[in-house]
Amino acid sequence: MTDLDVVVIGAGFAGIYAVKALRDAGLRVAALEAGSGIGGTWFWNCFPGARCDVESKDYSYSFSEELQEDWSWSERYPAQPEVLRYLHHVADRFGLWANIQLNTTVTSATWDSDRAQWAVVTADGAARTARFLVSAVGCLSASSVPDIPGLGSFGGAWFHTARWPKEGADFTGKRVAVIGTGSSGIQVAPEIAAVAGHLWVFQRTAHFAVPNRNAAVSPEADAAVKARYRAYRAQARESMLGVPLTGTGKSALEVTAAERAGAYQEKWNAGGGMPFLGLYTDLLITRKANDTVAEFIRDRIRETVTDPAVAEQLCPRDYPVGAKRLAQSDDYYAMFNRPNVTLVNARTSPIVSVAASGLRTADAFYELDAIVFATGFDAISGALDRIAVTGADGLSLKSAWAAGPHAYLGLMTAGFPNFFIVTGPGSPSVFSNMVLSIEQHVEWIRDCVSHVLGEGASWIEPLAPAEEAWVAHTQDVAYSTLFPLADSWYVGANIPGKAQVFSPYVGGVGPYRAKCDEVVANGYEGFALAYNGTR
Ligand code: NA7
Repeated sequence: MTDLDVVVIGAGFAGIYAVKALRDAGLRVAALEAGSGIGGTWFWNCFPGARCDVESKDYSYSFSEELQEDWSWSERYPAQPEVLRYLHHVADRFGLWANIQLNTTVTSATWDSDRAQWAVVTADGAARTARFLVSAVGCLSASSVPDIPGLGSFGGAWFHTARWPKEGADFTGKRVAVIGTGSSGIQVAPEIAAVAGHLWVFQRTAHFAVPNRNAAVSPEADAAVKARYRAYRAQARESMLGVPLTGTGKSALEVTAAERAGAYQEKWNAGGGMPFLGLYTDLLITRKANDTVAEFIRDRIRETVTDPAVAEQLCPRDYPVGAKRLAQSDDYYAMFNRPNVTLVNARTSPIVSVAASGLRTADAFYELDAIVFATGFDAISGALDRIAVTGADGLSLKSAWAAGPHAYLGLMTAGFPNFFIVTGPGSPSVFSNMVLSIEQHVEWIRDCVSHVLGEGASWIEPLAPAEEAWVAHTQDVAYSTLFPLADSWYVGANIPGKAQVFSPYVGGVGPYRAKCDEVVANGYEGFALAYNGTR
């Protein structure tokens, strides 16, 4: 008998719901979490300005109507502390703490075919056995600090946005560098600029950002959402992104320039990235359509930033809008009008080294008290890559994924029996409202585990041809869009030496859900069950 039925790695949104769903299915489950608190990426990314870019009414669990009725969000886009409070509320409300072990880093997981079980070892040397292993490590949890010579010699303090100290950091009057201008850099920089003596923003690639128009959620707005929450969620589950959007249903190129400009302006005034990109059907499909929205955003940057040379440098040009995550901020571009903020072009003048007193680029030296890396993540596969996962016949996940991460339906990969991945490569994951996608995956996994046990089988694993066909399909869909046209973390381009594959499924949350349901209806088509330890 194994110690547990299921070990879940991680206690973020995915791990927390996995614990609830699997426990409610009568299984003995434990989530092992490296952090000293729950929340996953929302635990670690506690930097000033950290905020969700999906609206709170969407970015919350839908599995319990009572939960969604009782909880009221204070803001349209919740700040990191509120997301964390919400997750604590969920853990309290459903009594999940007993099944979550904090400060427990999984270092290895090894499949034993003879015993049909996983052996999971943690950094403290403890080992647990379980029949099933569920990765809930998240897509954005392995933070990445560039390998800059001399960083160890820096006399000031340095930080990464995704490993922010819980006690906070004081930049008052300090000389600070922010390196990186993705969503995290765009969120953290204005907060630092407000107190710093001087802030240098090191930009390698200019990033598109649209306003949040963040606001408090009024009691009336809260009541209006709740009055039709069930129908709203049903709509979200069938949608493309896991958020119901009201687009025009037209091509951007079939309307007049004036009509387009009016529609873009309306979305700009309303705030939010997803509604912007959902406005016309072809914004993420054809470059010509995308150029119309790119130019609109560049015009807003030129309008906002008073120094025309700085504005031009902030205008992204080398990739389509949305091919890198569209950032959201109400004050990022305007921040460059402050006298204590300087934009540094780290493309023409790359960072070459760090010394005790500051940072050297190809053509200058910056005296600094602090460096903030907003340099992102080894995304999608990075966190699993840092665990020694070994499947059947000694196959390591690292080697199985050497040419890029892949999984059948994003859920399981051949050679790794009874191993499930929540929001894995090949699922909508980061191209969707993660919380709804997590719920769908966890429920699918729960039902699959029950199926294996109900059948009296030893294990389940996907068949390689089914997985290959799914990967080919995800590639076909992705390469019919503009998404692969940027050097982004979506393709692994931000990590030196990483294989570049566009792995998320961009065919939509609704169609994806239908496919997963169809596979089950067809008797777990593409999967094989093993009985008595024999494939
Ligand atoms: P991102 O979006 O990967 O952004 C990382 C940024 O760091 C990006 O601007 C990079 O430039 C920059 N970067 C990385 N390495 C360097 C070096 N060596 N020198 C200069 N600049 C560098 O990460 P985020 O944390 O902002 O956001 C990740 C996701 O979290 C986001 O998409 C949301 O979904 C939430 P580059 O573009 O590679 O030229």
